[in-house]
Amino acid sequence: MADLYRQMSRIRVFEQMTQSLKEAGEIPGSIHLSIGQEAIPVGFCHELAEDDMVSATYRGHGWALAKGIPPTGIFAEMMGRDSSLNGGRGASLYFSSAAHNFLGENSIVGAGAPIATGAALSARNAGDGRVVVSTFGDGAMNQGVVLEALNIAVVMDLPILFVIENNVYSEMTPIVDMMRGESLASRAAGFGIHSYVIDGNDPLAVIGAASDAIDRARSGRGPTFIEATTVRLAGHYSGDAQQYRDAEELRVAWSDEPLVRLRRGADQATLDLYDTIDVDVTNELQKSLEEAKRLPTPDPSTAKRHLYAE
Ligand SMILES: Cc1ncc(C[n+]2csc(CCOP(=O)(O)OP(=O)(O)O)c2C)c(N)n1
Ligand SMILES: [Mg+2]
Repeated sequence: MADLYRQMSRIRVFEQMTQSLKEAGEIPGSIHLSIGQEAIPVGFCHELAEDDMVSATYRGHGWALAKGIPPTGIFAEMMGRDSSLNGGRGASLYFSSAAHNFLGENSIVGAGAPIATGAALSARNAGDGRVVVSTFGDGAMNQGVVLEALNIAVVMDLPILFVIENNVYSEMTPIVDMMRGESLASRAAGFGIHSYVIDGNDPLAVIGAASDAIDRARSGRGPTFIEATTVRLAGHYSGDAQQYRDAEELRVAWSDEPLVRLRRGADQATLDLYDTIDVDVTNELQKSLEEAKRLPTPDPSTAKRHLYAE
């Protein structure tokens, strides 16, 4: 439990520091925080092996950290520094790391799903037992390309997990105004995919689902679609004033977020341990941020590099 708490707290503090950096003018591009959704990446990455792959969205800092990417690299990408990840070209919403089998974030809604499905096809053909997690939001379920990816994954029995972070908003539009039907999982079930809904704020429920779906994928039984319900506690992006939701909705959500869940019912010794963990991760991340700030900006003469395939 303490390890799960540590991983989630590390993402939470990372995102809070990112918010402060943005407010201080240190991040030129936009940011999309995953505050409130930490249990999902932590639970899945807990069960993934190092050489398994993850494809995420612009709201992907938590997945990157949980997959083992050092925070210094992510801070540096966001600040446009010459980092060892993508040389400052990745920003908050497009960085990747082949060394960590992190296929990358993607800011085009739904675009990660076919990329991840291609990676799963490659893993199946190689017979190397690797599995892929393709994570995206509820809004992405209305992108045609996602539905195509679901279909091809199931007919080819590909080793992939579709992990949908259902935070009930697509930008500022609530899900009830965007789609009908019992659940996103029921829509995926129509494709013949093994699909279900889990409580995405409960790290243990997430771990259980991850473990089953990974077994299924590794043993050649094809994809699983997991709809993880959660709440985005920050705005959609850094400039979102959130007039579309009321204070009560957020108050209730803050009383049931993943870190509060682990603290609830814990004894005093455990609560003290969690407090120590919060301090530890803050110290670690502050060091990482200082390191990132010491990195230079990229050499301007390289600006046109990587624009075209050679
Ligand atoms: C193809 C495409 N259409 C529209 C947008 C604008 N856009 C950016 S984020 C977003 C909402 C997506 O919502 P969801 O998939 O639920 O993810 P969340 O932001 O809630 O994590 C939209 C519509 C985009 N980036 N790409
Ligand atoms: Mg959403």
